[in-house]
Amino acid sequence: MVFSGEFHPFRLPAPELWKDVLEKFKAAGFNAVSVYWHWGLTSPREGEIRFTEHNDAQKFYQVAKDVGLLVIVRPGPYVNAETAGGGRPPRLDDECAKFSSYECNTISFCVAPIFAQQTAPFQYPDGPVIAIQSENEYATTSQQHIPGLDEHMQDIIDTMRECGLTRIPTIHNDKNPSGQYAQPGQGKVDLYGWDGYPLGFDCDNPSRWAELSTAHDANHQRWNPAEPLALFEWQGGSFSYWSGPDYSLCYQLINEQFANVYYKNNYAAGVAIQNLYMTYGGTNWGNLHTHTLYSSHDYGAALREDRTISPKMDELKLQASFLHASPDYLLVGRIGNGTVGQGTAYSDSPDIYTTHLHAPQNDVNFYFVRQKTNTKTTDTSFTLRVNTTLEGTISIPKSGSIALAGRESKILVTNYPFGSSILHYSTAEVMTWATLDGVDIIVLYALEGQHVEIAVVASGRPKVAIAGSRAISATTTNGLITFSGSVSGISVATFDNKRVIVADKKSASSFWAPRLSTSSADGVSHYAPTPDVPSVLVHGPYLVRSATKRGQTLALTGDLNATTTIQVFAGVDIRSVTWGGAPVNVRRSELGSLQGVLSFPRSISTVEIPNLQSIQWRCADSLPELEPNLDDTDWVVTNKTSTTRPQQPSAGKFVLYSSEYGFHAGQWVWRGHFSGNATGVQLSIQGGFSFGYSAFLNTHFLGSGQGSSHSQDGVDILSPSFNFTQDQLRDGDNVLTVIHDSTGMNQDYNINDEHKTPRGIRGYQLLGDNGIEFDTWKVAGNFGGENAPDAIRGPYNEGGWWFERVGAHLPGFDASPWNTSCTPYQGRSTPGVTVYRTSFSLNIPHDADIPLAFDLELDKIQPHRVLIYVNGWQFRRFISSLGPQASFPVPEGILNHRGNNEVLISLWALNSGGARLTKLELSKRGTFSSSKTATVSLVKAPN
Ligand code: IPT
Repeated sequence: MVFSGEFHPFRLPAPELWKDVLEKFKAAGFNAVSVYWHWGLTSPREGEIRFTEHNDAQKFYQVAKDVGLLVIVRPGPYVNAETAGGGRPPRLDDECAKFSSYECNTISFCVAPIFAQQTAPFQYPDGPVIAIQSENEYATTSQQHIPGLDEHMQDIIDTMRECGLTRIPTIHNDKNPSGQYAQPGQGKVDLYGWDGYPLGFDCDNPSRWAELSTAHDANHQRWNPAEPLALFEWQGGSFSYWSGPDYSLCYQLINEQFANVYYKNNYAAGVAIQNLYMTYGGTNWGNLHTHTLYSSHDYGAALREDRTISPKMDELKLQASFLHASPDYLLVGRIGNGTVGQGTAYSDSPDIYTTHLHAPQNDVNFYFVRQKTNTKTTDTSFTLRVNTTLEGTISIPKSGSIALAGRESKILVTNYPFGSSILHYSTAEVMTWATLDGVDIIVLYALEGQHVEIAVVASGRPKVAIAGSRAISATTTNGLITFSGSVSGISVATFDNKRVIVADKKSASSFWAPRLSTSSADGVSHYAPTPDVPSVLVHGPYLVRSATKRGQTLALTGDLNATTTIQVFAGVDIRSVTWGGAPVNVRRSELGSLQGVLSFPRSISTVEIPNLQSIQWRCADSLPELEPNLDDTDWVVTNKTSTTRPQQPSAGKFVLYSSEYGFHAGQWVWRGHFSGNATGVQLSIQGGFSFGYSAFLNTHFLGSGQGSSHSQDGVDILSPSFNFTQDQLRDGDNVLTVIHDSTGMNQDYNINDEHKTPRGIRGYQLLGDNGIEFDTWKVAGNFGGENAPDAIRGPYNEGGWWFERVGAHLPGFDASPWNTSCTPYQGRSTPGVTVYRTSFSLNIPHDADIPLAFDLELDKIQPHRVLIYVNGWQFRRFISSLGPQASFPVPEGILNHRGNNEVLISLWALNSGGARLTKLELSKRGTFSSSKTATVSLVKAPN
C-alpha cells in the first residue's frame, strides 16, 4: 500500500524544514510523498537551471530517503497546482503558437529532461523514487482531437527513459476515470490512475457532502485491471480564493470525518496507491500563486501551513497504521467476483451500506461499513452479518448493536491475524498490532461511548486481567474471550500471550507506532517489511519522530506541547527510556507499559517575542514617480505595436503587457506621456482576480480600484474612465502614472494557452481633442526583469515599485537616512504607497519549535494592500478589504529564530483618505519543545 501525501517543496523555501514535514508524514503512517517541481521557478532564464534551495530535487530525495519515505515525482512540464503559469516560465509565452502541443516541441527545450537526469540516481531501490508522472491531467477525451497531444505525451515518456529513468513506472493522473493513456497507443503510461475531488472546492459550504462513488472498482476493471488501483491525487483539502472563506472552513469541509468516510470508500475498492492532495500545503510566497487564490496555501491540509498537526492527521494515522499492519488487505479479491460484494444486505438496517472484501490466503474478511446516503447525518444502530472461520456466518455483535455516527465509516474485520493470535471478530476497528517478546498486542478503537464487542481466539480458558479505565469486561468460553462495553479512555486486557488495548478514538490517536531505527547503511530497509508493524508503541506525546534501541534503553525523540504522561509498550528487555536524550523516570504501570512524565521545559514556555508596536520603524514614500520632475529616461519604453498573445489589446497604439517587456510578476509602474488638451482617459487594466490599481495625473490622484474575486473568463479587468480638470494638467509634458499589481499569472488547465493571459494595460484612450495620443509609455518592473540577479529568492519574488528597484526590501539595505517619526500604525493620510522598515531579533531556543505569524486586521473602510517582506522574501500579500487571510505564518529559516531580522512592510492606500494598519503583530502559532532538527538556519540569500 502506497500511502502518500502531496507536498510541494518549493512552497516551503526553507529546505532545512523539509525533514520536519516528512518526519511528521512518516510518524502519521505515510510511507510516501508526492512532489511537483516547478519549471518556471527552476529555469527563469534560457539555458539556466537552478536545482538549488527550494528547487533542490536531489536534496529533497535524500531527505525522503533518510526519513524513510518513497517519492512519486511529478515534474510536469506542466503542473497546474494553482501556481503562476501552472509551471510554465513566462519567458516562453511567445515561443509557440500553441503551447501544449507537439508542434511546440516543448519537451526539447523544457526542464523535464534535466529533472529526469537529476532524479535517475534516486530510483528505487537505490533511492526513494518509485514513479515518474508524465504531464498533469493532460487532455480529456474531448480534447483528443487537438492534433499532437498524444505525440507530446509519448515524447515526454521517451525523454524520461532516455534520461535514465528506466527502472520505475511512468504514471499519469487522469482528470476523471476516463482511461486517458491507459490503453495501448501513443502516450500510454505504465501505471494509469486518476484524480478525485469529490467535494470540489466549495469551502463556502463547509458541511455539504456529496454521495460516495461506488464505481472505483468498476472503473479500475474497465481501464487497467492488471495494475494496482491508483488515485494519484485524492482530495486532502481545498484551495480558497480572495475574499472567500478562510482555510479553517476548507479544513471543516475536508476534515477528519471526510477523511474517515471518503478514504475508507477508496479502500473498499481495494486502492493500493493513494496520494492525498495536499497533505502539507505550505505558502504561495513571492508571487508563485496563480491569480485565483491568496498567498496562503494551507489548503485545509492535515499538516497546517505553520507545520502544526491537525486532528485530520490523527485520522490518517489510524488508517495508515491499519493498512500497513494488514497485508491481507492487498491480497483481497475484487468486489463482485462471487465471494464478495457490496450493498445493504449485510446489515439489519437498510441505512447501512457495506462492502465486503475477502483475502483467501488467511481467510480474512474486511467489512467497510458506512451510511448508505450521506444525507443521513444521525447515528445508525445495526448488526452486521459476517463470515468467520470459527463459527461460519454470524451476526455481530451477539449482544446489542454497532453504533455508526452520522459521518462515520468503520472497517471491521473477522479472522484477522495479529502475530500468532487471531481476532475472531470485532465491532471496534483495528489501529495496529505488534509482537513484543512473544506477546501479541493489538490496539482497537471506537468513538467514545460506542458499544463494542471483540472476540479473540484463546487457548482453553485463560485468566483475563483488565486494567486502565476498565470500560470493557470479558466473558470466557472455551477457546474464545469476548470483551464488551462502552469505550472510554484506555482499557487493557491481558491473557495468554496477548494484550488487547481498547481505546476511545481520541486516546487511540495518541498512540505512535514508530519502527525501531535500524543501523542499515543503505537506508532502503525502511521500505520493505511485510507486514509493516511497529516495534514499540508509545502513547501520549504530541509527536514521536524516532525510537532507537540502545542496550536496555529506548531512546525516543519527538515534540511536546505540554507536560505529558508517556506510556511505552515495548519488549521486557527495555528497562529505561530517554526522551530527546534525557532520562525519563519510568515505572511499570498496571497497563503493562513503562510510564513516566515528560515535563514541558519552562525555558520554552516563557520565550518572549518582540512587540512590533514598541520598536523603531523608519519609512519612505515609495511613489517618487509622482514628483514633478522625475527622470524616467532609463525606464523601459513600451513601444511594441503587436503581440501574438490570444488576448489582443483593446485600444491604443502600444502593447502595454508587462510580460512583453520581461516583467512577469508583482507590481508595476506605468507612465504615459502626452501633451495637449486631453479632457480625460479611458483605461483597461488587467491584473488577475482581485488585483488593484491607482491612477494619477501628474501629482494628482485620479482614483483606485480593485478587481473581483471571480470572473467567468479567467481574467480580471477593470475599465476606469477619468476626467481631467484644468488644474491637474501642465503645459508641455503630462504624465499619467498607473500603478497596479498582479495576483499571479493564469494557468493552462484546459490546454488553450490561458497562461498567456496578459497583465498590464489592455487598452487606453485619451479623451479630448480629436486624435490626441500618448507620445510614449514606459514601465518599471522588477529589477533586472528576466535577468533578475537574485537566483535564490527566484524570479517572481519582487515587483517593480521604487522600494523594490532600489532593494529596500533586502536585508542589507541602509535605511538610516529614512524618516524615523512614522509607523505603519500611523499610516498615511493620502493615497499612494509608503514603505516601513524595522529590524528585531529573536532568541528562540534550539530545542523549541515556535512557528510565528504576522497578524493584521481586515479593514474595508480604508482599503489598503500590504506586502510583507521578511529578510528579503516577499512572504505575503494582504488585501484589507477582501482578505480573508489576516494571519500570515512565516517559517523559520525565512525568519531568523536566533538573530536579527529585517522586515519591510509596504502600505498601499487606495482611497483619498489614506490608510493605516490597525493591527500588526507577531504571534505564536504554537509552542513546542521539539527535536525537529538540530538547527534551522537563515536561508542564505543575496543582501
Ligand atoms: C488538480 C491538478 O492536477 C492539481 O495540480 C491541482 O490544481 C488540483 O487540481 C487542485 O488543487 S485538477 C482536478 C481538480 C481535476
